[in-house]
Amino acid sequence: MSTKPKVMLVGGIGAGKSSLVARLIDSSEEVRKTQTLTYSSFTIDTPGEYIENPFMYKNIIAVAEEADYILFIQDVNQIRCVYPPGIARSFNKPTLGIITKADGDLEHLPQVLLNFKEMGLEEPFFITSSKTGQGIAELKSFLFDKEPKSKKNSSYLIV
Ligand SMILES: Nc1nc2c(ncn2[C@@H]2O[C@H](COP(=O)(O)OP(=O)(O)OP(=O)(O)O)[C@@H](O)[C@H]2O)c(=O)[nH]1
Ligand SMILES: [Mg+2]
Repeated sequence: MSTKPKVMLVGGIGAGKSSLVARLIDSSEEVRKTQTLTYSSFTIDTPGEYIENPFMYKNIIAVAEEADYILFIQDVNQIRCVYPPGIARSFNKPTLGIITKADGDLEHLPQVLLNFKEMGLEEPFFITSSKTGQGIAELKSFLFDKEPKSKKNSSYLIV
């Protein structure tokens, strides 16, 4: 049985959740569109439709009960924010803001960071690429290393 904390990923359609899961669990299987909740021993991958359709929010809230961390995933190429304001404060669990696809243009990064603040997310925010592996070791270390961590003093702060 895994002793790692259970990590739930939430984010828009095509934001890169499943590609990030593949990195977190060291899977080389081809990533396909997520049709339903998908579990590994320490990840819970959600379909993008769960956050894009408000009538699915109740599913996110229910599944979050099983998780130790809620990761909000945002494609840096998308300024469209699929999350309602303050969403991160609706969970009594640690939440993290993760920016994906950082291997491309970072033009919209400032807007994405503003959106994260509106969502009620606190730093550190992680900037990652599942294509190049950027930021993945830092994220894994933050989530899975045993030593106690303080968000405030985190060396992964990117803003
Ligand atoms: N360049 C680049 N492309 C990425 C990255 N992560 C994911 N992608 C691509 O983005 C597309 C969507 O990736 P997924 O991981 O399936 O996205 P998802 O959030 O799981 O999407 P749903 O399952 O539909 O909710 C795929 O074509 C991926 O190859 C990344 O870090 N960089
Ligand atoms: Mg997916």
